[in-house]
Amino acid sequence: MAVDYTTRDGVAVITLNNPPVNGLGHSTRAGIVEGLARANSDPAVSAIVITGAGKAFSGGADITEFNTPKATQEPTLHTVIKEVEKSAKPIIAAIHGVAMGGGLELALGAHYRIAAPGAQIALPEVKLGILPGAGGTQRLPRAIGLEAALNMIVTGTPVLSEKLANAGLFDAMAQGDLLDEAIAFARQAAGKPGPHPLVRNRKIEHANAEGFLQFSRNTVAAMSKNYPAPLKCVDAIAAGVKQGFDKGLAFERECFVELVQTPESQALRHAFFGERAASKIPDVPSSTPTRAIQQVAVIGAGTMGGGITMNFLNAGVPVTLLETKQEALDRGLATIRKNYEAQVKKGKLTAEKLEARMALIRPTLTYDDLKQADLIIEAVFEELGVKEQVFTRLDEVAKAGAILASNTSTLDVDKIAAFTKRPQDVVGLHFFSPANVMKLLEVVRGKETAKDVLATVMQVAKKIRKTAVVSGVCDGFIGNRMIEQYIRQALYMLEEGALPAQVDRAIEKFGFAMGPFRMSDLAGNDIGWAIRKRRYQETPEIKYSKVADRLCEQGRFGQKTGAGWYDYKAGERNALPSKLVDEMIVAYSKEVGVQRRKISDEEIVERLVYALVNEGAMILEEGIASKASDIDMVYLTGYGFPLWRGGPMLYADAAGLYNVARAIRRYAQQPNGDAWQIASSVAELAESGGTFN
Ligand code: 3H9
Repeated sequence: MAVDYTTRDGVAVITLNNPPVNGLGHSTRAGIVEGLARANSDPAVSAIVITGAGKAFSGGADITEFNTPKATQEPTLHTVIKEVEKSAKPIIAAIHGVAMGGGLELALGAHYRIAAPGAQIALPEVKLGILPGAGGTQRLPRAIGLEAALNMIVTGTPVLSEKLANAGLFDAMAQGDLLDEAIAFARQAAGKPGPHPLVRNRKIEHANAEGFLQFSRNTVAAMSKNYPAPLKCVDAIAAGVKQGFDKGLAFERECFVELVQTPESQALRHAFFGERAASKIPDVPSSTPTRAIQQVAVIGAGTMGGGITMNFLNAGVPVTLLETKQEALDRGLATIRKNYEAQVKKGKLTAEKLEARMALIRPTLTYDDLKQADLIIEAVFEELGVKEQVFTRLDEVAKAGAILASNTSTLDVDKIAAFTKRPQDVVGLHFFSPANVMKLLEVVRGKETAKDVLATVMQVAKKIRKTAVVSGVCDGFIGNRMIEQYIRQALYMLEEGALPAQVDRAIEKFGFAMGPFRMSDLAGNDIGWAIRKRRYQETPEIKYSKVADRLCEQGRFGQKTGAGWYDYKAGERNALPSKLVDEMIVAYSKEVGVQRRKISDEEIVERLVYALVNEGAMILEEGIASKASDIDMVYLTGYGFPLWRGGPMLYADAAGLYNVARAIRRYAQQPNGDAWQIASSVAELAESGGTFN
């Protein structure tokens, strides 16, 4: 049963009981209506409390029902709230843990609300590309005022119940046991003459509502370019202000129905579930025991090591930071401090917290100090010989059961594990730069990595607020293996007729944060060069355009050398198209005998994105990623793929695999077409009409 019904002291208690977050799916909604009818027809009941079992009042509508018949099956949430408002006996919503979305809307329909401190109160629908669709845009402004409500609705950010204690939302804050106090409150309310107050009957007071709404519309429009929902939130609130509650409610409903069908909402919901799905590993059940991680060690205090260290300091975990030389250690510590100081300057961190975090670092020059560490992450030079030295030494000093992790971005984790006598304790933890900022963490599972090691690092990832995605061992893992094909296409297009600024502009218009050439200039063109040089040795059969090598031969490594694919003025980051580079590209085409042609923006986007899709499909076929949404999460959280498109695999689903396959086959016929070997799953899904997700 999704709803429990009991009575106590003449008060009916309707308890939402639909774990994990008491989502308002159909059976919960039906249960509430049934409970209300029972309470209202029972003469022994004088009032009703609605509360939630477990850790939440309610996390809102059941998102899994969206776009299915269940979402609109009666009783809808609208009907439930109507029944609540209609009740002759007073209804008290008793809120703890979480009251979000439809959960808060349900509570707003009640006559009275009592909240426990610490509850997260939000209308987060906008984060799913929709708007509150059960009266939230109408009732919240009437409860807490226009400005505060608009802010909550447009951002979706949770606010702690105690911060709303005097805002007009709650009639009381619980001091002790929430249910006891809600029942006492209900008994008192039952003694008062009806009708009991309803939020819908309150007025929205504002000295200049029209002006404020216009200002909000302008601000929100500028901030939410690719997302239709935030502006609709403002429109729905405005409709209620201007035309009254009922018309506002009807307009809100219209907007909800429209938004829930949009590709942006589908993408955001995909990301919501994708993030949670990524934390589940098919053959590692949630009951797998984990190892205690109380002390962490990081080897290497460079950019990566420093960033990795900060993640743990931020989570309150002590870190032993190892370097080979005192100067390098001092430099690393100074950089960490500088990063924190920048946060203090911005008002994001207090000076005390800065000191508390720095105090958690134990700098050292000796491996012997790593003996107590439960998790050791190396972030040293990306070269197998260097890794061998580190892991051989770690095997000697680390305590039994310590997890030994490598931050390698391309090397073979199985080979690294084989440098130790405990390969089951070795795992890849591939952080992305800047490691203290980027959400993505690729967890690389070696063939011998123990299940409890995996379960532990997934838990650690959650603690340091990363989106962890498990990847099998292959060159580049999920993210870099795919980006290589994307860059390969970008370089071929230069050779065939495009210029860096055109390629970047086209893919940035598609929504990428940065095109491949601006990105490469930022990261350092020498990094890709080093990888290609390795490839020329290891896989001579794979062809690459040599145009990027020419650039590097001229020492144009990007921003750090003041010149790359673009020119840079001293001390500035603006990418200025370079006449010299453009001429070099045109000369290169001539040299390799390619007749340059005009390449359309559409072709640029297709070749870049489908290169990701095709490689992603192979990664799935090989079991390197266990599900398509994992690949999407890698691209959304680590590679700047536009969130509102949901990641490359969802994008391919939306474009239609038939169209994707057709385009790939067409590009395979063009010069440089040998880079396109269509993945068998792309071909199969094109045939069957199926999708990846
Ligand atoms: C809405 O209400 C529309 C209405 O305005 C109008 C209707 C007409 N539905 O995050 P967790 C699952 S839209 C379905 O790890 P936490 C989640 O997938 C809704 N499932 O826990 C996961 O499943 P699994 C507006 C949901 O403690 C499990 O619960 N509400 C829902 O870290 C645990 O989730 C929101 O947008 C849901 N609504 O955080 C709130 N919520 O175990 C979205 C959660 O299979 N939810 N699940 O992986 C959240 O922000 C967090 O889940 C919450 C708990 C803060 C509640």
